[in-house]
Amino acid sequence: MRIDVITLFPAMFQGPLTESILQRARDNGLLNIQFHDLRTFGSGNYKQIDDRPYGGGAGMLFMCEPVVNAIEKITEEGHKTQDKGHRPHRIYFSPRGKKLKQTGVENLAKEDWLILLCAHYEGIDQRIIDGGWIDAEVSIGDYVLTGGELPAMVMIDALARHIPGVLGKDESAQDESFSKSLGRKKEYPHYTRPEEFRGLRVPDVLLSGNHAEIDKWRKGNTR
Ligand code: 4HQ
Repeated sequence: MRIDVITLFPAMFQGPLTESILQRARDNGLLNIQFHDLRTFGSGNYKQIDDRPYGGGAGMLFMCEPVVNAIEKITEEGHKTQDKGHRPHRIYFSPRGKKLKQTGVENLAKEDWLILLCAHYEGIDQRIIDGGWIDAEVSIGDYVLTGGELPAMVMIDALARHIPGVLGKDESAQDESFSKSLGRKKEYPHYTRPEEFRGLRVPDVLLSGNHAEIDKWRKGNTR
């Protein structure tokens, strides 16, 4: 999967996306993430990318021109290596968006090219959405963040786990929380050694070796 991220702060992505499973996926060519600094699309000596909202009020907004130029340039660049019919799925993060759920993540994992727009301040000029440059407005939860970078990282992390080959067989996405196999519920509790810790025992059934019973116990201990 190719993911193009538009952001004023590409350095924020260093760390979360450069360790462990995600770095391994990138090394293996399963995940190709490219960062695009919105500032480079700004105009004038100051490379302006934001301005004050019409109607007044606090905060600044990303302007139409630099954002649309960025989206169009990334799309055109992509078309040098892929056919023109191939369209990126363009996502903008905002608290107004549709709430990100596991089913949504699974569907997004079927896409092979995403553009993620991370705004700062108050957000973006609505005409970027109304003009058809965004395919989906997504929220990761009902709280306010300082920017769309953390939502983008959350989405990339959740998505990557569903790209075939990203998880090893010991990291399977099969029986986890919200999976189809667990009826979209939260998963059962887990225990590891020792059998007893400060008087707290592992449930007997998990030590029984009876896989049918263990399965029954687990399915009955989801929420
Ligand atoms: N923001 N889920 C405002 C969010 C958010 C969320 C991102 C704050 C965009 C402009 N994004 N900026 N919650 O709170 O996705």
